[in-house]
Amino acid sequence: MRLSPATLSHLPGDVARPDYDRTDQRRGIVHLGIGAFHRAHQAAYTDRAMAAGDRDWAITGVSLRSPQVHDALAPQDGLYTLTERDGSAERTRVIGAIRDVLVAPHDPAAVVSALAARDTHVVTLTITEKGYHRRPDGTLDPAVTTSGARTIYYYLGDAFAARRAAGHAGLTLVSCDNLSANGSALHRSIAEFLDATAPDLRAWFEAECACPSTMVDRIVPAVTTAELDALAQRIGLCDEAAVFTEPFHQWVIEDRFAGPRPRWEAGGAQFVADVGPYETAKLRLLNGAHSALAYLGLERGLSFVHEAVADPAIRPLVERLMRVEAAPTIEAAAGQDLPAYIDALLHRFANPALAHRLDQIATDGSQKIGPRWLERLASARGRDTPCEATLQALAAWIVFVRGDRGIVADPLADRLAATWRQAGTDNIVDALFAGDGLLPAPTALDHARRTILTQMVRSRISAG
Ligand code: CS2
Repeated sequence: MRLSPATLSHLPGDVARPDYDRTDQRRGIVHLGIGAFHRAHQAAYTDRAMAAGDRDWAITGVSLRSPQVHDALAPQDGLYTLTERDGSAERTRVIGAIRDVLVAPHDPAAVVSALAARDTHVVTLTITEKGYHRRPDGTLDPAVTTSGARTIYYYLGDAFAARRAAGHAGLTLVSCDNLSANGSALHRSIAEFLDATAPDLRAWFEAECACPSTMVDRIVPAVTTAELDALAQRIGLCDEAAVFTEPFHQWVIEDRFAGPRPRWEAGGAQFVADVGPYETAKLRLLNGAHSALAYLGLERGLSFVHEAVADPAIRPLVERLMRVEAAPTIEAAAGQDLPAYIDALLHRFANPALAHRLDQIATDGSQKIGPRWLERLASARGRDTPCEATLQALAAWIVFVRGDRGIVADPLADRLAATWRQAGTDNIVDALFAGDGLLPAPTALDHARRTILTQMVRSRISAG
């Protein structure tokens, strides 16, 4: 039997379910990129807001590519379970915040209608780093404006025009991706898109919409069929859209909305004037360590984060990367305790119940290493702090993208492999990182750092 409103009563007593009226909700949020992270994070906060009495924020989820999430959630009327795991302890609850799921390539007009609807006030996004289509210098890839491709900008541009024509209020667009200053990045890319495609909408967008920055945090491994089977055994119902995560979650949001917003604080969200210090700490410490664990761990034949963080050859490097190299480059907010944050991260990484795969984190490295490693190397403080562990991680990434030790899932995979073929071991670092390289980072990696990095790459290649 499948999880659905009709079968909720079959669940065992220890599985919590929505205690609010799901039918008595306006659709106030459109979420772009409805993957596991959204279901374990923003939707869970919205569910808490509904439990606290909010009635205006049911979520219309949008899959930008595949119908998979739609096909899993539609027969369940949007219901799914969220299981928190710590060691052997498990806690499961049903989330009721998602009401509809649209598959953008199948029905682009429905996506524009949802974004343009009068009741929609908030748009949240988890589209991953590459979904923003930014070039390494932060500008929008011009192909987005000339190709007519159905990126998020295409849907937003049409929806803005429809909202303005109907006299509806603007939207608050909340990026929940791991980019530095993600709200400003989204704002800039939308503005560049409008300038190129519909310049008359730019003033409306600036006056009516807001793009607050946010720091989102929760480790959400990709779900396996074995986990879905075990869950079905335990709860007696089949849930094709289940997600599994850690108990920890954090959401720090810049308090700058264009209109009304959900009471996400009911789920523990913090609204602050400046997200910067939280975002930088999360990107450079959590995500920076994660990517280091991924490439250093895969290099040693490991599969999971908890294995890599326990490995005696990797653990000291990752601790060094966080404590000695990254932390001194972060200007902490009042009350932000970076050493305690690092201790907590090491504890979270060690959670074996998560089975968080290193190859999941290794995906799209070319889009991730900027905010996680290069920006801190380039920062004023980072130019003078030690960086050996960060360079070791970078060397492991460079060898990884050569592509001869496994599949490289990255939008630049082909170009990275071609660059390797042309440049070879002695020149690959310059070909990637010199001023005119594929990922230009001249201030992050001066000549001296590139020389050390080349040596690290060389010794990895000769060690085979
Ligand atoms: C991870 C993140 O896959 C990755 O790149 O580093 O998804 C990480 O688990 C989240 O940002 C944690 O909040």
